[in-house]
Amino acid sequence: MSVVVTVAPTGPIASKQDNPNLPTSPAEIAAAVTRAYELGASVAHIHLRDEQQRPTADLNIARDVIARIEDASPILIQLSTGVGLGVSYEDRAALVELKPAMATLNPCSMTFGGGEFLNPPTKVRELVRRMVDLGVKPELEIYDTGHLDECLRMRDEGILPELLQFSIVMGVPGGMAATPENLIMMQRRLPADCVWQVIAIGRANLNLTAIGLALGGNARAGMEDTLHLGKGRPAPGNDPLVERAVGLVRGLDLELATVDQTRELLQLS
Ligand code: KMH
Ligand code: ZN
Repeated sequence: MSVVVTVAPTGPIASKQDNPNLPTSPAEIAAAVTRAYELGASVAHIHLRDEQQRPTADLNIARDVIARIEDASPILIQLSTGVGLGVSYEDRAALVELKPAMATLNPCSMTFGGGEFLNPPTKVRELVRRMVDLGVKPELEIYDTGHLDECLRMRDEGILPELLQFSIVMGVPGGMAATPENLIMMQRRLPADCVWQVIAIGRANLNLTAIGLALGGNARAGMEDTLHLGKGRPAPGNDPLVERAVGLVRGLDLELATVDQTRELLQLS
């Protein structure tokens, strides 16, 4: 069985003030993704930033980033519809109209650090229906036990089609803590026939990514999830984080999925 490595080069919160190596411009994001593809990643999880580094759902910036990535490699693009706190749900949802191979779906509202991450049930369901119509595969970001149950409810309502693709997100203040116990509990509660990965935010990133791989999950790496390689060691870019995840895959004697294998494994249209 091969393992999908996703690169998440930049997220919605950190800035170059936190780590000057964080890619934020379209050219920087595309360069980080291209390098990650060369290192073994087959999926790119993409957040967009405006010229002031603020998270944005601007469709022109999205088109620019997508075109730059597609010019350089066949890596599969997963647009974030989480986008960033404070961006309207309507603007976030409009990103799927660009028909990326995948887009994230955040099933529930929650406290997110010092802010609120709003995902009202009716809007979430509208977005799922639109994604299904457009052939955009939802990647389900579950930050707590109830978020998994909400996804299973949408599956049972006939809204979310199989094959379900989960990200178990750990370490967001307001979501579940990044502990091995929580990961094992969540992994045991997943439906038997699904694909999943760990998104471990911050210090636990390396350990929980390794445990996730050992438990049969896929892996995600990049500066959206951690800005550091270790205590007091800021990451000099996304490359070493991707290399580290690829090294874990190989060290566990697993195979890296190619883009074509990833299409099959994730049942992308
Ligand atoms: N950085 C993640 C914990 C998404 O991309 O849809 C939250 C997030 C969700 O950004
Ligand atoms: Zn994200």
